[in-house]
Amino acid sequence: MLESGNKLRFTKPGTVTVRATQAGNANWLSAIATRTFDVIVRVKNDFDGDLKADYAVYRESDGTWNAWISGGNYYMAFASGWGGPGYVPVCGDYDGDLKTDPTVYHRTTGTWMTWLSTSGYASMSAMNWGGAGWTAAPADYDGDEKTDPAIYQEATGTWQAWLSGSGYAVVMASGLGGPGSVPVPEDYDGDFKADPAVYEAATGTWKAMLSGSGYATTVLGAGWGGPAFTQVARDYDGDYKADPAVYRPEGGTWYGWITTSGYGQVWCADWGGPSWVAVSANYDGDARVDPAIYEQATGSWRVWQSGSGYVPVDRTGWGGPGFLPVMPY
Ligand SMILES: [Ca+2]
Ligand SMILES: [Ca+2]
Ligand SMILES: [Ca+2]
Ligand SMILES: [Ca+2]
Repeated sequence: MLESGNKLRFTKPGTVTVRATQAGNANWLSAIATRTFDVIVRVKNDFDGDLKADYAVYRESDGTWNAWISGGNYYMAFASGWGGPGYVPVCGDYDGDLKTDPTVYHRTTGTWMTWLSTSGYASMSAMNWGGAGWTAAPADYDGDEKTDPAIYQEATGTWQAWLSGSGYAVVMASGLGGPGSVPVPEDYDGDFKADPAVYEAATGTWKAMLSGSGYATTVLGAGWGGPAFTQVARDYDGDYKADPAVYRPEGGTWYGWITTSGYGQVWCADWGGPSWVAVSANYDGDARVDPAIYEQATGSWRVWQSGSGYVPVDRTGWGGPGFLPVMPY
């Protein structure tokens, strides 16, 4: 469908055929020239660019990465020395070629290092953005299809982002979040620009500065989660608007507030447990994110694939002790 100007938006992957018609012909018969386009849905943690999320883990002690790549029938890709003690993964598509670029952020020095897919994974010169007290919160805030480095200071509720579309000029925001609130930047209003947002576990309150509304601070919901729940906001229904969601390891309980039903609540139990963490991503490549969990002790994954009726798919030995899952930003 035509959204505005020359922007087209489609709600699921597939093929679109554009066929010219002949003005002036009473029957508006099709002209010969036709052209087909593939409709794609951008996917996070997609290292090979086949539009399906890949399973990836990172070991902080030595900066080892292992990824099971969907485009090659889940062959294992491997790297070491990419990061290391103090570095956490903050992957995104920083160069905009649809392939996720392994990237790390140092918790105390604020050093960012990225290995860009378009440069053959050569190390980029390090940037120092953030440091102690700042959490990395990368996302595509300006909507140019490149991930923008960003940081959030929990003590003050201050945000800074370096926007790829404007030469990595820094922009700042304040008054969003504070002690007890974690960053959850996603595109909540569906304008293809990530919105700075926070989740406060104590009260289950979600607040966002919506890009489509002049970055006015909006309370998306309260009582959506609570102290035992971690956030796992993603677009679960495939309308390009992120759906607030939370996961409680005890009982493997999930709650989601789904945009296409006016933030109607859905929930599940026995989807996980105390040893499992939530790692939802779009593993099957349809438009909807799949709820998923990872257990470090066994390197096990369980994915409820939206494209096949949410029947769980299990993997094991993909990771293991010391390996944390790479979270999709
Ligand atoms: Ca890339
Ligand atoms: Ca960007
Ligand atoms: Ca937005
Ligand atoms: Ca949604």
